[in-house]
Amino acid sequence: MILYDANAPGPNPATVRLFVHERGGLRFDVVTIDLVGLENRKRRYLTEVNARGEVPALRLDDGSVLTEITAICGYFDEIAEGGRKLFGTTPQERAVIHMWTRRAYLEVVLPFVNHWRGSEAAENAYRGHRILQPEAQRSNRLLAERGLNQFDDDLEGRTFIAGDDISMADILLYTFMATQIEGEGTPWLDVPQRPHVGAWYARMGERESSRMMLASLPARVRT
Ligand SMILES: N[C@@H](CCC(=O)N[C@@H](CS)C(=O)NCC(=O)O)C(=O)O
Repeated sequence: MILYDANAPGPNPATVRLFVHERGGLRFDVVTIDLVGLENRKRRYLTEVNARGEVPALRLDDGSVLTEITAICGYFDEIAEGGRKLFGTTPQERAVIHMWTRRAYLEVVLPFVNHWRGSEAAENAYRGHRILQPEAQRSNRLLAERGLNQFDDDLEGRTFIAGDDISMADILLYTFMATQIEGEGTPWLDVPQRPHVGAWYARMGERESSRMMLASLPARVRT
């Protein structure tokens, strides 16, 4: 199995890295794609790996390629030997984690990614390879803020988003917030008026895996 990782702390590859560090029981090889140099938008990557020009991607042993971070992490969760499950162990746990992961993505992550994609930094990074919506920046910020307010209520009295144990929902939301806060310093993402989100964010940040996820993976991973 080969994971196509990136040489930049982009939130999507970083989500898979954090998942891998938390999950354990995984063995695969890694090819690091030069995202900064737009290797992912060159014909070779588009034809051989991912026609959408995005990273990460996972080449399975039968040669087929899986993309989308929740699909890749879900597959890893199923095939890992040992370690700790991050998508739940019973039908109910799996459904609850799926519900929170989707809420985190739709209510917070997608609007603030779209907010960033409206910036000049995004125009410079993509160099015409994505349709950006700078005119929607303000409404995307408001949507993300509303989502964070909701999560602040949801997290009151909880250690992690879906309950007592860390899950895919925490990994997804934390990675996107951390890479954005580290990279761009988006002040409205990290305000003291959201104490429960703040306490959860600090708790996630103390984990060793959170420090490791900012760096690309080595050529061989054995967790
Ligand atoms: N929906 C995809 C998104 C992947 C994605 O947008 N990855 C970014 C890196 S964070 C990327 O490849 N950006 C470069 C580009 O689009 O040119 C997923 O879930 O994996």
